[in-house]
Amino acid sequence: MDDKPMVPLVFKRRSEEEMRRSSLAYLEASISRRSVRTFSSDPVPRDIIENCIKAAATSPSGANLQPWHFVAVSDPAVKAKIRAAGEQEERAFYERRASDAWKEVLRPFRTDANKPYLETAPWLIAIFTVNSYVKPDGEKQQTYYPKESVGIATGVLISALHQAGLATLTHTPSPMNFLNQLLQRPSAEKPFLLLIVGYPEEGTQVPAISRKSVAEIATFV
Ligand code: IYR
Repeated sequence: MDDKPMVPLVFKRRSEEEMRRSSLAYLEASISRRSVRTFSSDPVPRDIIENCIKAAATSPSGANLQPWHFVAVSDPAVKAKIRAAGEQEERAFYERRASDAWKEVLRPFRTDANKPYLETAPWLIAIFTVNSYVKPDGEKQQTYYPKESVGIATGVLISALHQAGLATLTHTPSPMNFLNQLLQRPSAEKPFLLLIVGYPEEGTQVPAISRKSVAEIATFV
């Protein structure tokens, strides 16, 4: 690969006071994010979804190969097919695959194999991990740390959607290979997760869960 020129970094140092304010503002905004399982069918303009995907695509990635692909689905016919295939996997999960221990920790979320939000919500974003792709010159390019990269990009996407005023649900029907077929993605791409995006339905309730304290999740040495 030809070396690209180096350019000066654009970075403006801020005062500690301003950093404290900004970090607290972001923390507060983050605290209000909750996964939602009941969605309104109200439409969300495509350009807002596109902005959030663009924000996700600024994420760091192995060798900057940007090993992600986002399929944003609003077509009701495609959503119906995703729901049918997803619910089939979920039935196998709840009836056979899930261990009792797994079902026990899932209990507070009152989940089951029915996933009406796959059709109700205005957008489903299927996120694919790109393990390799064909470059414009026809050569195959393997990617590096694709899972880590896509995990980071997904986090950024969830945060961007939340900042935009939208609710999400990270959904992982397993296995998700049906998404390759339904969304016509090559086998070098592996479905990472399905994000349900929209507004919460009026009167939506969420489980009264808490977040671990800093002492539990972080160590400062
Ligand atoms: N994929 C199933 C089960 C499920 C698993 C976990 I871990 C969750 O946090 C929530 C659900 C489902 O979507 O119902």
